[in-house]
Amino acid sequence: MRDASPQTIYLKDYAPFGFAVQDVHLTFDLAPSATRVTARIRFVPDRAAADRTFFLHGENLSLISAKIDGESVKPTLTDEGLTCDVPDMPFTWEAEVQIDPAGNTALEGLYLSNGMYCTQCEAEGFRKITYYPDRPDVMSTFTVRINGPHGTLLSNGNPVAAGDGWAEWHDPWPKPAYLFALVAGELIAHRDTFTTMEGRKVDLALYVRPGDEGKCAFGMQALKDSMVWDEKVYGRPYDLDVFNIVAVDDFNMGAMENKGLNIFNASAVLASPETSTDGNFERIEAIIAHEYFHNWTGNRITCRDWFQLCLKEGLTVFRDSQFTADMRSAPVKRISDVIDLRARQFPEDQGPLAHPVRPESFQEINNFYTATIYEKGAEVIAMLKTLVGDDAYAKALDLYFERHDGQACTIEDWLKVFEDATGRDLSQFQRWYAQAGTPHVAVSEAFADGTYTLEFTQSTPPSATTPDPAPLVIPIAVGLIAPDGSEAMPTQILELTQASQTFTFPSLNAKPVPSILRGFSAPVVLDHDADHAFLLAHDTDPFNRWEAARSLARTSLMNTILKGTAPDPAWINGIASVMRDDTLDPAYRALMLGLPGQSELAAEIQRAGHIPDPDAIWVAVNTLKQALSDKISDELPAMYAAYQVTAPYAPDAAQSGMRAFGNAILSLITRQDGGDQAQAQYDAADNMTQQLSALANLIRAGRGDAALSQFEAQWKDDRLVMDKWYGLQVMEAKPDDAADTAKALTKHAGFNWKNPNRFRATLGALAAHHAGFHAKDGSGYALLADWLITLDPVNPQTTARMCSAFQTWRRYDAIRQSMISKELDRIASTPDLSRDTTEMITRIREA
Ligand code: B3K
Ligand code: ZN
Repeated sequence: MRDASPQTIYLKDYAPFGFAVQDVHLTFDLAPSATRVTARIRFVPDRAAADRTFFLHGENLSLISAKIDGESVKPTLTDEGLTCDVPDMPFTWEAEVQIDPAGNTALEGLYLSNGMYCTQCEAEGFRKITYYPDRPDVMSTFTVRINGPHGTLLSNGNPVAAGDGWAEWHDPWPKPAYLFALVAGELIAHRDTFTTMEGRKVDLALYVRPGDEGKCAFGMQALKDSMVWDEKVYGRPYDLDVFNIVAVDDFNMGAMENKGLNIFNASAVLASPETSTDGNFERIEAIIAHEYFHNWTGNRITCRDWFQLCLKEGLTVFRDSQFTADMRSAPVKRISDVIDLRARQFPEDQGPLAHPVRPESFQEINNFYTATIYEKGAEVIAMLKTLVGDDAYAKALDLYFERHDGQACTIEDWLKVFEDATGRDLSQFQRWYAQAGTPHVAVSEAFADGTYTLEFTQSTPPSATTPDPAPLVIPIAVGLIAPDGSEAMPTQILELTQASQTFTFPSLNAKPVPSILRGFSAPVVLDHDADHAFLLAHDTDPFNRWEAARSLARTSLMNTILKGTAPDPAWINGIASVMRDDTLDPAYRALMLGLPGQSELAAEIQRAGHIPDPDAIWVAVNTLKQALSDKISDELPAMYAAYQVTAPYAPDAAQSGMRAFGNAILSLITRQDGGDQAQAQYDAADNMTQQLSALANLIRAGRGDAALSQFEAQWKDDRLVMDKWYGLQVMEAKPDDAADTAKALTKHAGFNWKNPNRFRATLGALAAHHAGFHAKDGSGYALLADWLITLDPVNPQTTARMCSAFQTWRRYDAIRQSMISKELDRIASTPDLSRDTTEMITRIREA
């Protein structure tokens, strides 16, 4: 329901709760529309607390009865919760409420998904289950009794007892309510075991719907790999007798790290070669690791308040990327992460939704599960590690776990651990948490008398939350390459702390070519006119070699778009040699072939002082790809043949890399043969990577109809595969057809728009189709707005998240801006618009 004046919550107003919670007993009597929840909670007044108001959060609850120490009480109820007079000594609070899981389409709290009960409590969903101090700094042990349907009945912690239609669970680890979970339904378990480094035998289970049993093995292996890795690399063993994962069809995000009972979007855990792409497998492995790693970074040590969200999310993303780098290829992972950062975090940091890694205010916390908190939060930790070094990082993390286990912490606690472990003053570094905006680093160079000089100037554009940014500590990894291509100086870390700073490198025989920001050592925009063609040929740093290719492509595209010049032969020739270089990992070569995103190019054009034209960007990108394809057309068939995997399918790095490169070549071949090879690949495909990639090429070549029908007939009963069918048609549509294609799909019988995966597959794909979404006639804007208005009353979280499609609106021409503005008005003036969506639209419009 719309809040008349949505309340803003400020970090500076933090005050501890006036009571400790000693233990929580919950009894659930499950029924689809009338579930009864009885809570028995032991509260102990905190005599040190300034405010001892007894306020319990509660939303959409029907209170049946409330008692204190067995005596009925009459609390004062509001839309947000209740207050009650309570004794000035420890007491037991008992309350019975009724809730409606079947009517809960927002998918927050306890809800039904295809007949299965499940929960999502982070950030503030527990208050939709019972009255409780629903804040992360209130931690308690939980005992849960479920009386429910036959089948599987799960909650957090260890199983205590069970019978026909009931089960009891106890979680001995004190936890905040956002980590509570319950699942009940007809499920099948895929089981395994793991013995921890402490000798604890853990029963592992992955629970799925009947029919999905064949899609569990990969996820289970990823879980065991994660458990081993966290022991080996961070010394963190698992701490319960069971670890359960459940796959759910209707879920607002990827997965949730509830203690001992992770709940996953089915798309983030179910995998089989026939139905999942290599990309799906890699994502699943990473998400399983991420949620598992939260057991220590998030659950054992949690956040004091939601402003500290990056404490657990930035760190856990950093840990899961280390894991993927170890399991697969480190350079490929780093490049993929930077592609993602530039595609999602940079636009956020450079637009009206910019906020610091630790925000200082919010209206709806669910709107802050952003790329800035997660991905920039992880980059900040990567920089910290670079600055202090690997050994000191390990020492600091040991101290963090030792000092703060069982606590709800802040960023100050986190940085203090590093200060104490290393003796380093991190007060300036802390600005990375406090300031919004992507810093720019400009470089100029000079060479005289054998001494080479690099001058760096940093500046961060002001934003609404950071009007006056101060200089940051920026670690810049630099190497120098001699004119003959040999390394004149291996990588060094330069520490920028001032607005402007100079570094000198003496005793050089000739002016070197600098390789700056190796490994993308800081999340900044680098302004440097480097010799990219030279670096593409000679850089020893795999990231910067890729970056050189990317920069050459970007410059070529910018010149085509702004000056009408032909594609740059330096890029074409450089990429052709990379493609031919069999010493390079095929996965890396596939990344080398990629071009900057079209939205990223739009940002670049705006930075250069022009107004981006999405159609011109689309044409330039296609022209450049065509030019490469034309140039090496004779070589393509043999190259393609050389990168076909003949061994049985495995989703490992080596095979995925072969397929990624093979499919990158296929898209160049399609530009020559109009889709013949793609059709052959489609017909022969025995795995989803090959099938989907062939289908994409066929659609692009304008001959996808038969394959699309075949695909639909083959996969109509597999909802996850059908999400791909919806998404791909929009992604591969020509710009003028994208909105019409999406609109037609929304009329398809299988378009269940209340399922977030299907909604995102279709409308999310439109929002991500730069030229299609920004089609001149405004059809993309109107269609998305229509659907956001439709979805908002049903699922505010998913609606609000997709509003960010409009965040870059000020980049475009006056006509597009006015069309978008009209749509934003239309959304904003919808009666009863959710708090989530209201906040997003207001922020997008105002800045
Ligand atoms: N912690 C959850 C995200 C919860 C999102 C709430 N809107 C998943 C994760 O980051 O691991
Ligand atoms: Zn997380």
